[in-house]
Amino acid sequence: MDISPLQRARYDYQPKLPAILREPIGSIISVTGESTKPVSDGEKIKALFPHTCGLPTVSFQKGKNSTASPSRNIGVILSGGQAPGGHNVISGLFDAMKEANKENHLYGFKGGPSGILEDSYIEITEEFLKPYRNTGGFDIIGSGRTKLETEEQFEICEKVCKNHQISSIVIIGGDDSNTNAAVLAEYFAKKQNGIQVIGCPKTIDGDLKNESIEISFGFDTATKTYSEMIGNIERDANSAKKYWHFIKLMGRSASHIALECALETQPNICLISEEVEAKRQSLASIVDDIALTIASRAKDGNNFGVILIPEGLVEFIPEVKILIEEINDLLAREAETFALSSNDNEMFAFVAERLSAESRKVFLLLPESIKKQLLMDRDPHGNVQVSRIETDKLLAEMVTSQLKAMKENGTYNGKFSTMTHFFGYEGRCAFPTNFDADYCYSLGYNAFLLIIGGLTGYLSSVKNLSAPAMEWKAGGIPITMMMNLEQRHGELKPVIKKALVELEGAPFKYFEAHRAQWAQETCFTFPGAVQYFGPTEVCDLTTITLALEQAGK
Ligand code: FBP
Repeated sequence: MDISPLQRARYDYQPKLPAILREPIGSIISVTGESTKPVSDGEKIKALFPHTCGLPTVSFQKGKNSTASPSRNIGVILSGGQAPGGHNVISGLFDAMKEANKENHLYGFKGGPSGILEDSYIEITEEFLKPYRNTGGFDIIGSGRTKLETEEQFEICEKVCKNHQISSIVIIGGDDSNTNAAVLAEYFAKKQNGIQVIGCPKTIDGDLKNESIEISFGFDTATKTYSEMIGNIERDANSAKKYWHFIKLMGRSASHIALECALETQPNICLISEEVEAKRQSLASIVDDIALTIASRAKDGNNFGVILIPEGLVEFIPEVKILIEEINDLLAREAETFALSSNDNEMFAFVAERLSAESRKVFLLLPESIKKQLLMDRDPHGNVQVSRIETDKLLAEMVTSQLKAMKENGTYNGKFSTMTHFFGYEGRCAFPTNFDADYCYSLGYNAFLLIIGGLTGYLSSVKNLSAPAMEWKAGGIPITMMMNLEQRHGELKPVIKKALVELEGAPFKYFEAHRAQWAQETCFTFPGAVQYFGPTEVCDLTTITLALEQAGK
C-alpha cells in the first residue's frame, strides 16, 4: 500500500464553494464597497502606502466579466509556519485559473519567500497537484520565514516576475507575511509595473482576523487536533486519577488556540494571556491561583487535573513583558557584542548588567533554561520564539514548590504529580477538516477573482463562515486596513495588528462564566478525532469560538 486509505479518499473530496463562486468565472464581477482605513495611525500609514491605503472593500456578484479569459501567469508562495489547508488554497487558485483559461500557468516558488528571490520554482500542473489535494502540510512547494522587505529584494521579485511573465503573486501567510505582501504591493504599484499582489490569511494561531477575516485558515484543524488529544488526556487523568497535566499550546502571542481548546474540552484551568496582562498578574500570583485550585480539588479527593497554557503567556506577564522588551531592544542594539559571549554565564551576565533594576531582578529569578530560551535568536520578524520557551515546565516546577510550602504550613494535604506536554507541531500539518478544506479552496479560488478584478494589496476574504459553505460571502479587503505602527527591531514599522483574545468578546465571556465549575468539578468533554465523512453536524462545523462570536451578531 503506497498511500493510506484516508489519503486516497481525500484526493477525491470535492471542496464546497460559496454560491457565487459556483457560477462560471466569466459570469462573476467584483463590486466595490466602502473605502477603508487602517486600524490606527491612519495618516502615517497612508503616507507609507499612498497607492494601496484607503482602497474599498470588494465583493462579488453575477455579471459578465470580460477580464477573465486573457491568459496569465501567476506565482504562489507559502510563507511562515505550516497550517492545514495550504494545499487547498493552491488547488482552488489552480482550478479557478484553469477554468478561466487552460493556457494560464501557475508557478509555485519553493521554500517560501526565498524561492522568488532565488528564482527557484516549479510549474504546478494537474498531475503534480493531485496527490496534494485536501491534504495537510506545505510540502507541495515548501515554506519559509524569509522576510521580503528591502528595495533590493523587491527589485529581484520584479525581475523574476518579468522573466516568467508573471503578472500576479499570491502570498499565503500570516500577519507578518501579509505585511510584507502589502509592502511589496505598494512598491509594485508605485513602479506601475502592473504586477499584482494578493494575500491569503493563514495561521493556526487565529490572530489574523477582523470583521472581514473571520478566521485564519488552519485554526479549525489545529484546534480540533489538539482538542482531541486534550480530551484523551482528560480521560486518562480521570481514569488514573494521579497526574496533573500541564499542557502548553501553540499560538504565539494570542490565546485563541488555548481558549478554543478550553471551550472544546472544559479543562480545570486554562490561562488566557490577555487576561493575565489586563489584570496585571505577576508570575507569583498565577502560580498561587493554580496551587489554590489544586488544593481545593484535593479537598474533594481529586488529585488530578488538566491545565492549558498558551505558549505566549510569558510575554503577557507584566514584569516578564517589560523584561522581554528590554532584551529585544538590547539584542537589536548590541547584537555584535552579545554574540561575542562564549558561554551561558557570560551571556546572562552581559544581559543582566544592561537591564533596568526591576528587570534584572526578574531575569535573575528565572530558571537557567528559561533565561536561555529568552535569549534565543528572534525570528526574522523580530518575534521571540515563544514555542521554544518551556512555560509548561516552568509552571509545573513553580507550582510544585508552592504546594510544598503549602503542605508545610498546613494549607494543603493532597498528592501532586505532574506531566508536561507541548502540543504544536502535531496540529500544523494534519489533514484539513472539511471546514478548512472548503475554506482554503474558496480562499484560493477567490484570490483568482481578485486578480482578474485588477486588484492589488488585497487579502482574499470569505465570510459568514458559521453558515453552510453555500451561504459564505466571498470578496477582498485592502491589507492596509489591518495595519498599525509597532516597534520592531527597535524601530516603528507598519505591521498588521495582531488580533488578540477580546476579554469582552463572547468566547471569553462564556469561558469566564463556566471556569469556576470546570475548576472544582470534573466537567471534561471529549471531542474525539476529526471526522471527514458523515453527518454535517459531526464533520463540517467550525469552531465554538466562531459560533459564539457570530451568535451575538
Ligand atoms: P505563523 O504565524 O507563521 O503562522 O506560525 C505559527 C506557529 O505555529 C506559531 O504558533 C509558533 O509559535 C510558530 O509558528 C513556530 O514556528 P517555528 O516552527 O518556525 O519555530
